[in-house]
Amino acid sequence: MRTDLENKGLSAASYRFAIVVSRWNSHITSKLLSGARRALAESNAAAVDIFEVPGAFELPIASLKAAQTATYDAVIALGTVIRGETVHFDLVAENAARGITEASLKTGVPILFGVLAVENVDQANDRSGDSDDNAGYTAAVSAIEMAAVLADISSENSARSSSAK
Ligand code: INI
Repeated sequence: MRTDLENKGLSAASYRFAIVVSRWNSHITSKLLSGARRALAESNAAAVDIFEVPGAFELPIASLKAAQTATYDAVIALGTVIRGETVHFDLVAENAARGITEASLKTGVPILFGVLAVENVDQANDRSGDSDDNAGYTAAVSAIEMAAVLADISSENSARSSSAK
């Protein structure tokens, strides 16, 4: 069976990635990390660096720092917030999403949202299995696609500005 990556014809051989992964619910986030690493390995990513943070709330600041290094073509943020386990579920999930969006827009580096915000552990397990709908896998596939899209946009613009001279 062809994978998502083969279907999209994506190669990551010229791209470097950071993965920022949170330890909260590590029985789930470790599986998201495996999914992301598998997608990047299948597409021959040039480099993959992994950084661990305590919880999903800390994903934005670490993702921002990684993006600011100018080392990475994309950053993949992985975490799991489970409603049943916290009364401040909404705060953690919403601020992770908002902070990741802000960091991405501020730096111009794609930061992919591989954060599960789910009602219970069963839902988290469903999205972190061995198949290609593992949320870490899908975030990494999207990271490769975004690295390629942004590289295309940059090269289109530099070709246009040099032909205008
Ligand atoms: N962090 C998570 O990543 N998932 C959770 O489900 C969670 N719960 O349940 O509270 C959680 N809390 C920790 C939070 O992300 C921060 O690490 C903490 O508040 C310190 O800033």
